[in-house]
Amino acid sequence: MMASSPDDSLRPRVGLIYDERMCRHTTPDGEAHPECPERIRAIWKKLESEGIPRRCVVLNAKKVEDKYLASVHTQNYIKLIKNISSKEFDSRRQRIASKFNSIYLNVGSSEAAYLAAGSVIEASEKVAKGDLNSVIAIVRPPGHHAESNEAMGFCLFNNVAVAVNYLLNEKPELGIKKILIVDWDVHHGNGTQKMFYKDPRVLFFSVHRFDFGCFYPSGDDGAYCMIGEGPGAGYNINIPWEHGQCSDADYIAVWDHVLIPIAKEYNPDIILVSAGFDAAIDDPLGGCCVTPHGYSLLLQKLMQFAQGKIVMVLEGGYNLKSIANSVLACAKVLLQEESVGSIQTATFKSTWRVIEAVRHELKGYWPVLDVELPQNLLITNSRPCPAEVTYSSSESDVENDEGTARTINFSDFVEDDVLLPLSKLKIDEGNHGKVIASDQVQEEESLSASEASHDAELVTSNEIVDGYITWRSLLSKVEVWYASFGSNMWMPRFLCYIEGGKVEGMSAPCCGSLDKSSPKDVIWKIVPHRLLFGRSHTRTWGAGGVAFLDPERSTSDKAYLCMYRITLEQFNDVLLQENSLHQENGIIKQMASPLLDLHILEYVAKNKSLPLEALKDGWYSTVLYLGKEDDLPILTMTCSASDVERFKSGELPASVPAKDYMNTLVNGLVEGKQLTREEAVAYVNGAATWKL
Ligand code: Q9C
Ligand code: ZN
Repeated sequence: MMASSPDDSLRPRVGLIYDERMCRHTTPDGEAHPECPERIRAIWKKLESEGIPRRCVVLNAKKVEDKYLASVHTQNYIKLIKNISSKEFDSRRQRIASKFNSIYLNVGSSEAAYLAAGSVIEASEKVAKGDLNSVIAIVRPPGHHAESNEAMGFCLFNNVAVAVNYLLNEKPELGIKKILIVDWDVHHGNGTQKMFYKDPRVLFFSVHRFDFGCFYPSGDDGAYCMIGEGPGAGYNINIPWEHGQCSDADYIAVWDHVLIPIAKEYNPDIILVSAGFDAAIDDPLGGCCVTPHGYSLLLQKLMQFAQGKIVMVLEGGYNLKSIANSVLACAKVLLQEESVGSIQTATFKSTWRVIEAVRHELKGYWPVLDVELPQNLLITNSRPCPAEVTYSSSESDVENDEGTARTINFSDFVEDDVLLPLSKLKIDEGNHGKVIASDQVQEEESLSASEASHDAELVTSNEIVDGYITWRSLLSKVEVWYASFGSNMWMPRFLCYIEGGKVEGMSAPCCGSLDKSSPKDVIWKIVPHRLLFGRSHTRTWGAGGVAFLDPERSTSDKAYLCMYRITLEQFNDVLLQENSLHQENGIIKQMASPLLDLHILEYVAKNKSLPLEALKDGWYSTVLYLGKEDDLPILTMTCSASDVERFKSGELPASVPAKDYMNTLVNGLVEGKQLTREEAVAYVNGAATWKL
């Protein structure tokens, strides 16, 4: 199925495989299990909702033939999985499953396992031949824990290993002689490692939580000293995290300082990614926090090899939203559609320790690793391990399962708020104090110590903690116009978002911004956008509609804007409060990273409007760029264009503002000397009753 828009020929050919029959592998008793059918359904639905399948080639899933399984699994084991779903096994199935570690089996398991392995073969062959540039195989059950004679860790057949053997042994004519397997599932790919431990034709790279042998599948197999054997020595690479909480920065550091240099040297003919998404943020099993953008960067960095021949194969990943968003981000990268955002976390100290240990272990096999890492990289880029972090004893502290996360009061914002390494900053003093953050993660060469300290001179010393600068101190140096068109047009109301507190008619006080300094300037402006009043109830004002600006320009409309000159740091606090995302269970949360950083600002300025994924459940999730004033960007926030469609269709109710809300709007327009009281009432009522 090919879409047929005019730019099809320019687009990379990306395949997708998904088959509903793989959803029939379920727990026999209907018991909840993280490895559930909804996983692949959620991914597929997400891709469909974004129109991805239309822009891809959708392939049919195929069952693997037994002879291809035989390169990886024993005859007895193949026979067992083949027959396990048949009637004659009904009485023994559960007992057999219980003999394996973390395995369930039902009447749908055989077919799903055969389809998963067969689909990865199909995908790999199409990419190896060059029919497609890359494929995403959305398969289950997963595969990387499965060994030759053993199901384990939710895996039945080792899908990736079967496909790799197929390419190497069954299809020599395709010319695939060297295969790189990148296993970024949060668990060690023990099955795959074993399969190719002595085989130099397969470079197996796995990054996983290890916790010194205590993380699943526990033992020493995932240690960094497991480097391969015989002719395969040097072709097995493990990156064992010492703890949870690893984030984009840790993965990128490993890519830049281990995987990428080795991949350049190895020069693979094709790459298979054992793409589990259980290191994703909010995964219930992984305890790490890789973002969709992080995954997309990891994938993008692999696309420079093997002429972009990449087969991405789903392994684990148990938070439905996280895996759907992560696969979507990866699909967009393979399609070479835009991806914006920057890495906002710092690398753990322990990550540099692991990287150095791995490089030392492997430098005899990969000379490119036989150079010291730049010393200032190790000094400036480090964040204490979770276990080393000390907590304040405030009663609002909440520990998560990992015993490391916490929630603090806004007023408690502390210096160890999320930190940016200095080496990622470029501060241009000559340019009106504008600050530019660079997400170009440097490869082997980093800033020299003197360059780094030169940059450091431009920020004051209390903004630097152990060589880091907080995102807050960075964004506090950037000014923007926040353009308000609703209740925030009235200055006392807006000041609640800065100073905290409430004004008449508001049901709950605001927590305010961390930086409580007043706007540097206030000016009014009229813009060609439709103002409308939608929805029927708000937490702050009770019954009645709230103001939205149609993100689309239309010259026949005009909306009054009251613009406040504030910092980008304050704008982030306003964004958060305006979308009611600052509270959970009545506890005020800190913002780990900015919703709108400098890169996103640059993107918004270019594209005029941007829906922020992190705000998608809020009412004002779209940031609009309305031009410039005094050379500073004018930003506002409103609903998405699709919400405007929903207002037009009546799916979302349009509604006049509540009395207190109306008063606030009118006060703003009157005190701002824009309209008389009567004119202001007429303006708001006109907008509220406008036929959408
Ligand atoms: N205490 C994959 O992600 N956990 N498999 C068992 C026992 C098993 C994960 C915990 C995790 C298996 C493909
Ligand atoms: Zn996993």
